[in-house]
Amino acid sequence: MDARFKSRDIERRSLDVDGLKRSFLEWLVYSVGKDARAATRRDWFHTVALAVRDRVVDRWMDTTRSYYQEDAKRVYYLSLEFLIGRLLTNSLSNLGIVDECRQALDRLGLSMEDVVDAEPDAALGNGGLGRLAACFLDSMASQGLPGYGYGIRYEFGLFEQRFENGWQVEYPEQWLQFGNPWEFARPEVLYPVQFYGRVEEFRDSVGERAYRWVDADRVLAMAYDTPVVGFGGETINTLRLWSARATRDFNFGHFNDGAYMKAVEQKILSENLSRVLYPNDATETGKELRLKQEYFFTSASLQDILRRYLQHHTTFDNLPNKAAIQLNDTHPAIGIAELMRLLVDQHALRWDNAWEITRATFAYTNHTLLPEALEAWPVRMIERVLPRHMQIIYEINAKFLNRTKARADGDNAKLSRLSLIDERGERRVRMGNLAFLGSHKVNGVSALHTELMKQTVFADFHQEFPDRINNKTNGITPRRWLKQANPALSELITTRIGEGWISDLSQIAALREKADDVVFREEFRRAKRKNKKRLAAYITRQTGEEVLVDSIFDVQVKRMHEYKRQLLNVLHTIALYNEMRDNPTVSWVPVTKVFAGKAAPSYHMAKLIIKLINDVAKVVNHDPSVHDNLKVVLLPNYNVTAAEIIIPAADLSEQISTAGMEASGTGNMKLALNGALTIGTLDGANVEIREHVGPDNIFIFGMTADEVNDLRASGGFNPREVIASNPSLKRALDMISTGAFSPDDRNRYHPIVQALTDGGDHFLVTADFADYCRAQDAAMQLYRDSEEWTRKAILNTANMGWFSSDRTVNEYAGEIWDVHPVHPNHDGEGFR
Ligand code: CR6
Repeated sequence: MDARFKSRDIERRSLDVDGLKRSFLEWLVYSVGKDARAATRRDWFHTVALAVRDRVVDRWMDTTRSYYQEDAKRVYYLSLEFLIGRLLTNSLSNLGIVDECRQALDRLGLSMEDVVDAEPDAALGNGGLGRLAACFLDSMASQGLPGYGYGIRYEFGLFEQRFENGWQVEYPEQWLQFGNPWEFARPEVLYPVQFYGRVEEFRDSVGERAYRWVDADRVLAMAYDTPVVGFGGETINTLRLWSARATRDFNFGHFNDGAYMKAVEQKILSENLSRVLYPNDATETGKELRLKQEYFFTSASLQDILRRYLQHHTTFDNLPNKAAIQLNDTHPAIGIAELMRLLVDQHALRWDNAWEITRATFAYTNHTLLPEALEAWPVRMIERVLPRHMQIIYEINAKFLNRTKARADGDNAKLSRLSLIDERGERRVRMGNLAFLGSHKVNGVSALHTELMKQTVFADFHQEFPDRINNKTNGITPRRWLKQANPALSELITTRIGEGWISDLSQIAALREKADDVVFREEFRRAKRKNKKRLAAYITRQTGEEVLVDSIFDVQVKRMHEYKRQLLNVLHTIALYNEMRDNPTVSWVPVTKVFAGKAAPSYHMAKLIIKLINDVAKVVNHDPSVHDNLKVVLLPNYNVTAAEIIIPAADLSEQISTAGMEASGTGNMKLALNGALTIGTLDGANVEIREHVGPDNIFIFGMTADEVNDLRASGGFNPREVIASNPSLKRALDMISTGAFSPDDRNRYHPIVQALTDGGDHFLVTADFADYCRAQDAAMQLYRDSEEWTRKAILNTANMGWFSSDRTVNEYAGEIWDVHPVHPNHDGEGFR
């Protein structure tokens, strides 16, 4: 081999400071095309990212080769969202070269923070569901599991949120504007995806009835691969995202008509498919483009999965032993009909055989019980966009209902609930039912949510298939959410218990005994204080507001949604403000209320709540009579990067959804792991967090899911009565309704007041208000005793080990996927 090539090859892998520095300089010049004098921060970010990427490529290929050689069973995680965030620190940290990189940059006169900050935040998701997918990718790679992510390479991620005059305004998020150094374009990995057209019936070679989908429009799905670096750099998995490309096959007929420009325009329009992420969180949009996005990425992924499988196999009998496909919500559920189509129409399998294979391959995760979020596509739309799939869905349904009819003895109501088609009003396909029927396992994302699935949306299905529903409580990756986001606390933890916790979070339980150690408590507080200072500076940069580092940082960060009840928090804020004004001589515990979160652009109530928080902040923050004891801030553009700054600094974690409505939550886990105490309802995973951290170390309040259910079943309650009996609630609401926070438009908040009063207060804000205030008071009292508070905070961190996404993914691997770790063969090449 050419000696120069060889030395470069070694250089590309070297992980020491000198080697890194040399390759930075080389990359800057030869790939970014700048010299050091002219390079911007962004140029340096690209340089460093490309140099780091070099260091994973060999191991990535080794990993893929090992999977291939072992013909390992793979798991394919199909998700319309991957909320990844930045990758530079993540890659460096998982490779174990953060310090080396910092030093190499230092020698070049650069600050690591500046370089890290130049990376855009990849926001290919809305919230919890998308971030969960990203945590699972990290956990699968860190466990050595052969896991692939499949999704869409949106050109525009989740919108950028700005506040203009206190109102949310959305701006396009152009994360790809300056290129993406992490991805590899694969122009040769291209699959056709069809839409529209019609179905033709014919007789196959043995005279059986068969179908083909003809006269359809075609789009191509092109792959972009991003390496997913597991902790320690042993396993590098792949996230494959599809981008829409126009086909090159022009319709020559059009040319002759002089419609050439029209034909070309049509082609260009087809690339709109992967243009933008729908900004709805847990609400269904029902738009045709969304259905097309769902089918687009699902079809491309299935074609890719079958191609990979067929490299080793000649029949499909082994597909379920070699591929597990996990449907992240119903968004990819059309894949069930698509796999049937591919097996029956393209590969000539018999229906029953194809169905058995399909069901054994797919599994489905449900992420919400909210009726407005359950996807139900109009039959007429599917008939038009995916005509063959509509036939297949009818066929699946007919066979299922026929089989069930015998057992249902005349219970037609039950049959119509089980049907894949909702016949009430405009006929619709219930995607949840399709996903349930086409999967061998169906799971919820917390113990409570899974129980409620059995009792509500899937009660009939559960009766028919009692072994199918199972629980997989969500988790979070400790690499990003503790090690990277909170260096102060992670370094402290490591000095006491070693670094085993990073890859086995259950080891963090060893910190329990440190809760009684005064010195450790002091250091724990110091770490928190450092993070609070960092957040305080960020708050000032973002909002201009100064906050007291020694106040309680009371944090509610999540999407803006009525069921998450930011309003409950706002009402408490106003009540506290009034109390402080009424009692200026009392020595108050200073409180900083930190909010952040985006509202779906068409969700008017959520946007009005944003405006209210900003209006309340304006009044409270400028009222000298509260002596800075209360500050309210709403941070703009909440995303993964902002979360990494906010979460480590929180004292109190607001998890206050109406019981029964939050499927799990994952922010609740991130905050508790970082030593925040939770104030929350018995909803979602809060229930399990309480079990793990202990009831003394969490502030639980409010109605339970059963109580909510009973109350609603008995016809609800009268919020007016509740309000009348609670003077501080009444006063707070009166202030909102009379314009105390909106002197420029006194009626602005009429819709909010209306919803909480005559509207019936569907989310039970007023019903839970008194108990919420009681829990808030308890938190404030405890905060005065900083030793006791710290003890509880430590016990939170120490008891959150079970909420690692490594645990979650292992449960999926063992109980749903039947996939096992593979140890890639790296042939002793120069790494570490
Ligand atoms: N909005 C749930 O609401 C859960 C995540 C991940 C959600 C949330 O409680 O933690 O999924 N559901 O399981 C959907 O997106 C449909 C969410 O993020």
